[in-house]
Amino acid sequence: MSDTLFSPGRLGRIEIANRIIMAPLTRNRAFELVPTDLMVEYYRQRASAGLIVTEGTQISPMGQGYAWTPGIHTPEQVKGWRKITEAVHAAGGKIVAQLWHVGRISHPSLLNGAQPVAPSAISAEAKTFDGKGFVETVEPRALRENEIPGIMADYAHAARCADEAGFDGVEIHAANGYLIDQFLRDTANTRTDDYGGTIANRVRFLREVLAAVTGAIGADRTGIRLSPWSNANNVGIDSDTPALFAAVAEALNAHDLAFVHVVEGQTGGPRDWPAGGIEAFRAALKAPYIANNGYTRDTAVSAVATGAAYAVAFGKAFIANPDLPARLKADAPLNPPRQALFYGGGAEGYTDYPTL
Ligand code: 8OZ
Repeated sequence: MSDTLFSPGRLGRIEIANRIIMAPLTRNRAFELVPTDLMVEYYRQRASAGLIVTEGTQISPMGQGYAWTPGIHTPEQVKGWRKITEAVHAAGGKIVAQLWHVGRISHPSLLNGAQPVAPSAISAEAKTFDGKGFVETVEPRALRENEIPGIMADYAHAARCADEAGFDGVEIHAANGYLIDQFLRDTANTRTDDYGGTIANRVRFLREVLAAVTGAIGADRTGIRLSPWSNANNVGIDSDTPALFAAVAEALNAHDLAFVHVVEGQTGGPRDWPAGGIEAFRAALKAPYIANNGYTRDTAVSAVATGAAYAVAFGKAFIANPDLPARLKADAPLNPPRQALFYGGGAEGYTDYPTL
Protein backbone atom coordinates (compact mmCIF):
# COMPACT_ATOMS: atom_id res chain seq x y z
CA MET A 1 0.00 0.00 0.00
CA SER A 2 1.36 3.40 -0.93
CA ASP A 3 -1.16 5.61 0.87
CA THR A 4 0.20 8.66 2.60
CA LEU A 5 -1.28 11.34 4.83
CA PHE A 6 -1.57 13.43 1.67
CA SER A 7 -3.28 10.85 -0.55
CA PRO A 8 -6.87 11.28 -1.64
CA GLY A 9 -9.27 8.67 -0.34
CA ARG A 10 -12.86 7.77 0.35
CA LEU A 11 -14.91 7.49 3.53
CA GLY A 12 -18.06 5.62 2.51
CA ARG A 13 -19.69 7.83 -0.10
CA ILE A 14 -17.49 10.82 0.79
CA GLU A 15 -14.44 11.42 -1.39
CA ILE A 16 -11.66 13.21 0.45
CA ALA A 17 -8.68 15.10 -0.96
CA ASN A 18 -6.28 14.02 1.80
CA ARG A 19 -6.27 12.07 5.08
CA ILE A 20 -6.05 15.15 7.30
CA ILE A 21 -9.36 15.49 9.15
CA MET A 22 -10.52 18.52 11.12
CA ALA A 23 -11.69 17.16 14.47
CA PRO A 24 -14.96 18.40 16.01
CA LEU A 25 -14.24 21.51 18.09
CA THR A 26 -16.68 23.23 20.43
CA ARG A 27 -16.23 27.00 20.02
CA ASN A 28 -19.41 28.48 21.62
CA ARG A 29 -19.98 31.29 19.16
CA ALA A 30 -23.57 30.54 18.07
CA PHE A 31 -25.17 33.03 20.43
CA GLU A 32 -28.71 32.34 19.17
CA LEU A 33 -27.91 28.60 18.76
CA VAL A 34 -27.97 29.22 14.98
CA PRO A 35 -24.79 29.19 12.84
CA THR A 36 -23.54 32.72 12.14
CA ASP A 37 -21.72 34.41 9.25
CA LEU A 38 -18.54 34.39 11.34
CA MET A 39 -18.83 30.60 11.54
CA VAL A 40 -19.19 30.50 7.74
CA GLU A 41 -15.85 32.26 7.47
CA TYR A 42 -14.19 29.98 10.07
CA TYR A 43 -15.22 26.77 8.30
CA ARG A 44 -14.50 28.18 4.81
CA GLN A 45 -10.94 28.97 5.92
CA ARG A 46 -10.44 25.31 6.87
CA ALA A 47 -11.91 23.74 3.69
CA SER A 48 -8.55 22.24 2.64
CA ALA A 49 -9.03 19.54 5.30
CA GLY A 50 -9.80 16.16 3.73
CA LEU A 51 -12.97 16.32 5.81
CA ILE A 52 -14.29 18.82 8.34
CA VAL A 53 -16.26 17.42 11.26
CA THR A 54 -18.29 20.29 12.71
CA GLU A 55 -18.36 21.21 16.35
CA GLY A 56 -20.95 19.23 18.30
CA THR A 57 -24.46 20.28 17.23
CA GLN A 58 -27.34 19.38 19.51
CA ILE A 59 -30.09 17.25 17.98
CA SER A 60 -32.78 18.76 20.23
CA PRO A 61 -33.14 21.46 22.91
CA MET A 62 -32.61 18.80 25.63
CA GLY A 63 -29.40 17.71 23.88
CA GLN A 64 -27.63 20.98 24.71
CA GLY A 65 -25.03 21.11 27.47
CA TYR A 66 -23.15 24.38 27.05
CA ALA A 67 -23.97 27.96 26.22
CA TRP A 68 -23.96 29.06 22.56
CA THR A 69 -23.53 25.67 20.87
CA PRO A 70 -25.38 25.47 17.54
CA GLY A 71 -28.27 23.07 16.98
CA ILE A 72 -29.32 21.08 13.91
CA HIS A 73 -33.05 20.66 14.44
CA THR A 74 -34.86 23.91 13.41
CA PRO A 75 -35.42 25.49 9.96
CA GLU A 76 -33.31 28.54 10.98
CA GLN A 77 -30.43 26.28 11.99
CA VAL A 78 -30.67 24.35 8.69
CA LYS A 79 -30.55 27.68 6.85
CA GLY A 80 -27.49 28.77 8.81
CA TRP A 81 -25.66 25.49 8.26
CA ARG A 82 -26.50 25.60 4.54
CA LYS A 83 -24.37 28.75 4.19
CA ILE A 84 -21.49 26.86 5.80
CA THR A 85 -21.78 23.73 3.64
CA GLU A 86 -22.04 25.88 0.50
CA ALA A 87 -18.93 27.88 1.45
CA VAL A 88 -16.92 24.72 2.21
CA HIS A 89 -18.05 23.01 -0.98
CA ALA A 90 -17.27 26.10 -3.08
CA ALA A 91 -13.74 25.97 -1.66
CA GLY A 92 -13.44 22.29 -2.62
CA GLY A 93 -13.94 20.80 0.85
CA LYS A 94 -16.15 18.18 2.49
CA ILE A 95 -18.04 18.58 5.76
CA VAL A 96 -20.12 16.39 8.07
CA ALA A 97 -22.26 17.53 11.00
CA GLN A 98 -21.52 16.11 14.42
CA LEU A 99 -24.82 15.00 16.01
CA TRP A 100 -24.71 15.55 19.76
CA HIS A 101 -26.86 14.82 22.79
CA VAL A 102 -25.04 15.61 26.03
CA GLY A 103 -27.30 13.66 28.40
CA ARG A 104 -26.30 14.50 31.97
CA ILE A 105 -23.53 16.96 31.02
CA SER A 106 -25.84 19.96 31.24
CA HIS A 107 -27.59 22.27 33.64
CA PRO A 108 -31.22 23.48 34.06
CA SER A 109 -30.08 27.01 33.18
CA LEU A 110 -29.40 25.72 29.65
CA LEU A 111 -32.64 23.70 29.43
CA ASN A 112 -35.35 26.23 30.28
CA GLY A 113 -35.25 25.00 33.86
CA ALA A 114 -35.60 21.30 33.01
CA GLN A 115 -33.48 18.62 34.66
CA PRO A 116 -30.97 16.99 32.27
CA VAL A 117 -31.78 13.42 31.20
CA ALA A 118 -29.53 10.36 31.32
CA PRO A 119 -29.72 6.57 31.56
CA SER A 120 -29.63 6.76 35.36
CA ALA A 121 -29.97 9.43 38.06
CA ILE A 122 -26.23 9.59 38.70
CA SER A 123 -24.47 12.94 38.76
CA ALA A 124 -21.33 13.25 36.65
CA GLU A 125 -19.89 15.80 39.05
CA ALA A 126 -18.38 17.41 35.98
CA LYS A 127 -18.39 21.02 34.82
CA THR A 128 -20.22 22.83 32.09
CA PHE A 129 -20.29 26.44 30.90
CA ASP A 130 -23.61 28.28 31.18
CA GLY A 131 -22.60 31.54 29.48
CA LYS A 132 -21.56 33.25 32.71
CA GLY A 133 -19.03 30.80 34.04
CA PHE A 134 -18.30 27.18 34.81
CA VAL A 135 -21.03 25.45 36.78
CA GLU A 136 -21.25 21.99 38.32
CA THR A 137 -23.50 19.59 36.39
CA VAL A 138 -26.57 18.43 38.34
CA GLU A 139 -28.14 15.07 39.09
CA PRO A 140 -29.99 14.02 35.92
CA ARG A 141 -33.39 12.40 35.65
CA ALA A 142 -33.37 8.77 34.44
CA LEU A 143 -35.10 8.49 31.08
CA ARG A 144 -38.28 6.41 31.09
CA GLU A 145 -38.12 3.54 28.60
CA ASN A 146 -41.06 5.04 26.70
CA GLU A 147 -39.10 8.28 26.12
CA ILE A 148 -36.32 6.55 24.16
CA PRO A 149 -38.21 6.30 20.84
CA GLY A 150 -38.59 10.09 20.93
CA ILE A 151 -34.81 10.50 21.25
CA MET A 152 -34.29 8.16 18.30
CA ALA A 153 -36.77 10.29 16.32
CA ASP A 154 -34.68 13.35 17.28
CA TYR A 155 -31.51 11.67 15.93
CA ALA A 156 -33.27 10.78 12.67
CA HIS A 157 -34.73 14.29 12.38
CA ALA A 158 -31.32 15.89 12.97
CA ALA A 159 -29.74 13.61 10.34
CA ARG A 160 -32.42 14.67 7.85
CA CYS A 161 -31.81 18.31 8.78
CA ALA A 162 -28.08 17.78 8.10
CA ASP A 163 -28.95 16.33 4.70
CA GLU A 164 -31.22 19.28 3.95
CA ALA A 165 -28.45 21.68 5.00
CA GLY A 166 -26.17 20.17 2.36
CA PHE A 167 -23.79 18.22 4.58
CA ASP A 168 -21.86 15.34 3.04
CA GLY A 169 -22.89 13.21 6.00
CA VAL A 170 -22.93 13.12 9.78
CA GLU A 171 -20.77 11.95 12.65
CA ILE A 172 -22.62 10.47 15.64
CA HIS A 173 -20.98 11.78 18.84
CA ALA A 174 -20.68 8.68 21.01
CA ALA A 175 -17.52 9.80 22.82
CA ASN A 176 -16.39 11.79 25.84
CA GLY A 177 -19.04 10.86 28.39
CA TYR A 178 -22.10 12.26 26.62
CA LEU A 179 -25.46 10.50 26.30
CA ILE A 180 -24.51 7.48 24.17
CA ASP A 181 -21.32 6.90 26.18
CA GLN A 182 -23.40 7.19 29.38
CA PHE A 183 -25.64 4.34 28.18
CA LEU A 184 -22.63 2.18 27.26
CA ARG A 185 -20.79 2.21 30.58
CA ASP A 186 -21.76 0.50 33.81
CA THR A 187 -20.31 3.49 35.68
CA ALA A 188 -23.15 5.72 34.41
CA ASN A 189 -25.85 3.19 33.49
CA THR A 190 -27.44 1.18 36.31
CA ARG A 191 -30.77 0.59 34.58
CA THR A 192 -32.63 -2.64 35.14
CA ASP A 193 -34.70 -2.56 31.92
CA ASP A 194 -33.74 -3.54 28.37
CA TYR A 195 -31.22 -0.64 28.19
CA GLY A 196 -29.10 -1.60 31.21
CA GLY A 197 -27.38 -4.48 32.93
CA THR A 198 -25.78 -6.76 30.35
CA ILE A 199 -23.36 -5.39 27.76
CA ALA A 200 -25.87 -6.26 25.02
CA ASN A 201 -28.48 -4.14 26.80
CA ARG A 202 -26.12 -1.20 27.37
CA VAL A 203 -25.19 -1.22 23.65
CA ARG A 204 -28.90 -1.21 22.68
CA PHE A 205 -29.22 2.59 22.79
CA LEU A 206 -26.26 2.93 20.40
CA ARG A 207 -27.67 0.23 18.10
CA GLU A 208 -30.94 2.16 17.91
CA VAL A 209 -29.14 5.46 17.17
CA LEU A 210 -27.21 3.75 14.38
CA ALA A 211 -30.44 2.37 12.93
CA ALA A 212 -32.18 5.77 13.16
CA VAL A 213 -29.36 7.76 11.55
CA THR A 214 -28.37 5.27 8.86
CA GLY A 215 -32.07 4.77 8.09
CA ALA A 216 -32.45 8.52 7.61
CA ILE A 217 -29.44 9.29 5.40
CA GLY A 218 -27.60 6.04 4.61
CA ALA A 219 -24.75 4.19 6.34
CA ASP A 220 -22.23 5.32 3.72
CA ARG A 221 -22.71 8.92 4.91
CA THR A 222 -22.74 8.07 8.61
CA GLY A 223 -19.62 8.06 10.76
CA ILE A 224 -19.20 7.82 14.51
CA ARG A 225 -16.79 9.06 17.18
CA LEU A 226 -15.92 6.99 20.24
CA SER A 227 -13.45 7.24 23.13
CA PRO A 228 -13.34 3.76 24.69
CA TRP A 229 -10.59 4.40 27.22
CA SER A 230 -11.35 8.00 28.06
CA ASN A 231 -12.67 9.29 31.36
CA ALA A 232 -13.78 12.59 29.79
CA ASN A 233 -16.59 14.31 31.69
CA ASN A 234 -16.04 11.89 34.56
CA VAL A 235 -17.90 9.12 32.74
CA GLY A 236 -15.81 6.48 34.49
CA ILE A 237 -13.96 3.50 33.00
CA ASP A 238 -16.28 0.56 32.38
CA SER A 239 -15.63 -2.53 34.48
CA ASP A 240 -14.84 -4.48 31.27
CA THR A 241 -13.83 -2.06 28.52
CA PRO A 242 -12.46 -4.76 26.13
CA ALA A 243 -15.71 -6.76 26.21
CA LEU A 244 -17.92 -3.66 26.02
CA PHE A 245 -16.10 -2.24 23.01
CA ALA A 246 -15.94 -5.63 21.29
CA ALA A 247 -19.74 -5.53 21.42
CA VAL A 248 -19.69 -1.92 20.19
CA ALA A 249 -17.48 -2.96 17.24
CA GLU A 250 -19.97 -5.68 16.37
CA ALA A 251 -22.83 -3.14 16.46
CA LEU A 252 -20.87 -0.80 14.18
CA ASN A 253 -19.94 -3.61 11.79
CA ALA A 254 -23.63 -4.37 11.24
CA HIS A 255 -23.63 -1.24 9.02
CA ASP A 256 -21.28 -0.21 6.21
CA LEU A 257 -20.36 3.01 8.00
CA ALA A 258 -18.39 5.78 6.30
CA PHE A 259 -15.84 5.86 9.14
CA VAL A 260 -15.13 5.17 12.79
CA HIS A 261 -13.29 8.03 14.51
CA VAL A 262 -11.56 7.21 17.77
CA VAL A 263 -10.15 9.39 20.52
CA GLU A 264 -7.28 7.12 21.52
CA GLY A 265 -6.42 6.91 25.23
CA GLN A 266 -7.45 9.78 27.48
CA THR A 267 -9.14 12.76 25.82
CA GLY A 268 -6.45 15.45 25.75
CA GLY A 269 -4.08 13.13 27.61
CA PRO A 270 -1.88 10.09 26.92
CA ARG A 271 -2.86 8.20 23.77
CA ASP A 272 -1.02 4.96 24.37
CA TRP A 273 -2.89 4.00 27.51
CA PRO A 274 -3.56 1.22 28.21
CA ALA A 275 -1.01 -0.41 25.90
CA GLY A 276 -2.73 -2.53 23.27
CA GLY A 277 -6.26 -1.42 24.16
CA ILE A 278 -6.92 0.67 21.09
CA GLU A 279 -5.16 -1.76 18.73
CA ALA A 280 -7.56 -4.55 19.70
CA PHE A 281 -10.59 -2.31 19.14
CA ARG A 282 -9.27 -1.04 15.82
CA ALA A 283 -8.58 -4.56 14.59
CA ALA A 284 -12.23 -5.49 15.20
CA LEU A 285 -13.59 -2.65 13.01
CA LYS A 286 -14.63 -2.93 9.38
CA ALA A 287 -15.03 0.79 8.49
CA PRO A 288 -12.17 3.20 7.64
CA TYR A 289 -10.46 4.21 10.88
CA ILE A 290 -9.77 7.86 11.78
CA ALA A 291 -7.26 8.20 14.62
CA ASN A 292 -7.22 11.20 16.94
CA ASN A 293 -5.58 12.59 20.05
CA GLY A 294 -2.27 14.39 20.13
CA TYR A 295 -0.89 13.29 16.75
CA THR A 296 2.04 15.24 15.35
CA ARG A 297 3.09 15.47 11.71
CA ASP A 298 5.49 12.56 12.17
CA THR A 299 3.15 10.25 14.05
CA ALA A 300 0.31 11.02 11.62
CA VAL A 301 2.47 10.37 8.54
CA SER A 302 3.59 7.10 10.06
CA ALA A 303 0.06 6.05 11.15
CA VAL A 304 -1.26 6.33 7.57
CA ALA A 305 1.88 4.90 5.94
CA THR A 306 1.80 1.79 8.13
CA GLY A 307 -1.96 1.35 7.72
CA ALA A 308 -2.55 1.88 11.45
CA ALA A 309 -5.04 4.59 10.46
CA TYR A 310 -6.83 5.48 7.25
CA ALA A 311 -6.81 9.15 8.25
CA VAL A 312 -5.83 11.28 11.26
CA ALA A 313 -7.89 14.04 12.90
CA PHE A 314 -6.31 17.19 14.32
CA GLY A 315 -8.07 19.53 16.73
CA LYS A 316 -6.00 22.31 18.27
CA ALA A 317 -3.69 22.40 15.24
CA PHE A 318 -6.72 23.19 13.02
CA ILE A 319 -7.89 25.93 15.37
CA ALA A 320 -4.57 27.73 14.92
CA ASN A 321 -3.76 26.72 11.32
CA PRO A 322 -6.56 27.10 8.79
CA ASP A 323 -4.17 25.81 6.10
CA LEU A 324 -2.97 22.84 8.15
CA PRO A 325 -2.73 20.36 5.21
CA ALA A 326 -0.45 22.74 3.25
CA ARG A 327 1.69 23.31 6.33
CA LEU A 328 2.01 19.59 7.07
CA LYS A 329 2.85 18.86 3.45
CA ALA A 330 5.57 21.54 3.41
CA ASP A 331 6.69 20.58 6.91
CA ALA A 332 6.24 24.27 7.72
CA PRO A 333 6.02 25.64 11.26
CA LEU A 334 2.60 25.76 12.93
CA ASN A 335 0.92 28.75 14.61
CA PRO A 336 0.43 28.05 18.32
CA PRO A 337 -3.22 27.98 19.47
CA ARG A 338 -4.44 30.68 21.88
CA GLN A 339 -6.33 28.59 24.44
CA ALA A 340 -7.93 31.56 26.25
CA LEU A 341 -9.88 32.29 23.03
CA PHE A 342 -11.18 28.76 22.37
CA TYR A 343 -14.69 29.17 23.84
CA GLY A 344 -17.02 32.10 23.17
CA GLY A 345 -16.06 35.54 21.89
CA GLY A 346 -15.76 36.75 18.31
CA ALA A 347 -13.26 36.74 15.47
CA GLU A 348 -10.22 37.02 17.74
CA GLY A 349 -8.66 33.59 18.16
CA TYR A 350 -11.21 32.22 15.67
CA THR A 351 -10.84 33.58 12.14
CA ASP A 352 -7.66 35.63 12.59
CA TYR A 353 -4.98 32.92 12.42
CA PRO A 354 -2.67 33.54 9.45
CA THR A 355 -2.06 31.14 6.57
CA LEU A 356 1.46 30.48 5.32
C1 8OZ B 1 -14.79 21.01 24.94
C2 8OZ B 1 -15.70 21.87 25.50
C3 8OZ B 1 -17.05 21.56 25.43
C4 8OZ B 1 -17.47 20.41 24.80
C5 8OZ B 1 -16.28 17.02 23.72
C6 8OZ B 1 -18.04 18.31 22.74
O1 8OZ B 1 -15.43 16.90 24.60
C7 8OZ B 1 -16.98 18.30 23.56
C8 8OZ B 1 -16.53 19.55 24.24
C9 8OZ B 1 -15.20 19.86 24.32
O2 8OZ B 1 -16.56 16.08 22.98
